[in-house]
Amino acid sequence: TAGQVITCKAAVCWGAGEPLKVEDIQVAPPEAHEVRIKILYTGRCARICHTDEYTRSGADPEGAFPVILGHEGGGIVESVGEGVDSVKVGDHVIPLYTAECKKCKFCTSGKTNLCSSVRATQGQGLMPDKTSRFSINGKPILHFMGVSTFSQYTVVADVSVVAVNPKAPLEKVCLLGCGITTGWGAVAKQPGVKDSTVAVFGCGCVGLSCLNAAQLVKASRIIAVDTNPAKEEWARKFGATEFVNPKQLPQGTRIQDHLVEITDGGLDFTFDATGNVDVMRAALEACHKGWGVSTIIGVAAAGKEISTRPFQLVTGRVWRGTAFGGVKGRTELPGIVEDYLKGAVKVDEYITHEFKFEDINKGFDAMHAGDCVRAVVDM
Ligand code: NAD
Ligand code: AHE
Ligand code: ZN
Repeated sequence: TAGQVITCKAAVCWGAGEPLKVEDIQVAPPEAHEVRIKILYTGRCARICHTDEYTRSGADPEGAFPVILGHEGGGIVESVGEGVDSVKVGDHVIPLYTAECKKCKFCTSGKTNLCSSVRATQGQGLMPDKTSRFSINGKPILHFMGVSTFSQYTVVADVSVVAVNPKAPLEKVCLLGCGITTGWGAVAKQPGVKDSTVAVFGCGCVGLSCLNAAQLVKASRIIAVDTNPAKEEWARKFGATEFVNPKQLPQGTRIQDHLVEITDGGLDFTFDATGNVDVMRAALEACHKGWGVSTIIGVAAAGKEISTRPFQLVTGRVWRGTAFGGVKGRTELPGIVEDYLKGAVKVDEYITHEFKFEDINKGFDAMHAGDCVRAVVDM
């Protein structure tokens, strides 16, 4: 198939708010510094949530249509374009929505995992040469987050993919392409969490992964916060030492006030894994005066803004955020896969649902909120 157009199935979103439609699409061969991947598994959350749903719904200011969504996946390299030397045909790979070129100002700064090499075109749904490799009968279909994993074949820039140990089952480690790595990195790469108190707001895949990492790095107290009571059992399984449901506090008690009260002045570290800007505020204000650090992970809808009294920061709390957990995909993801193989990082435990590709839409309508942490779609 190398060098030829491949016709395969992909889930296409034709417009904001529309359900995904499984269509026959054409996937052009990779150009120079591009890689074509046979996607075997893609992760998604089966209910209304997460970043794919955020873009599908029309809430993403960068959303453009028609598009092939999906940003968590695992596959095998089918062919490579000219000049690709970082992966080869047959490699087991995870596509990376946070690229790593190892050359740009960001990559060489030693200060961030963000990379500027392909971010501008990625945001427009295009490959670095400003064209698309996807089409239906000649009509171009856009890429998503530089990866588009809801397709049986996808094309990505060579800076947006990493080879991992082929012994790791792709139907599991596909989830390391986003949710798990994001929560894990947000905590594990944050200095000082050992022996400190931690609160994690939101116990979806991202929040649970924060809890898992907080336990691994030996935080002293790990408080999980979620409005869904069913998440308590999940949270404890992933390392929470306590669980608080903000809805079950006495009338008029704010979650931040409750947390400050039970922690003798506030948490050392808090993490927002909800995407709700009121929760982000609560997470900051639950931090200890003088040193508490709050990390925003959740993605808030277009137009939403965070606020708090500046006094919260004047008195020493720090508000920060992270993308993909601060993890440099090409440099660090293979090691996280090894940690999974050694049993240190949980992955299998997040999978609550498995779907056939034609059923990729299941759950947008049918599922009850809260019963899906992660679904893996067999492509
Ligand atoms: P999810 O929907 O599975 O989980 C969210 C959890 O938050 C649920 O358990 C829900 O009950 C809980 N929740 C909702 N409202 C709450 C409230 N007011 N107080 C406490 N808990 C509340 O989502 P997920 O897949 O875990 O992703 C979480 C967020 O992280 C999303 O916004 C997603 O877009 C974002 N995200 C960001 C990055 C990044 O790189 N920054 C990466 C992945 C995901
Ligand atoms: N287009 C969105 C951006 C949303 C966003 O912040 N995305 C995260 C990843 S979420 C994965 O589930 C991210 O990596 N951000 C850094 C970046 O460069 O996009 C919007 O709101 O505009
Ligand atoms: Zn994601």
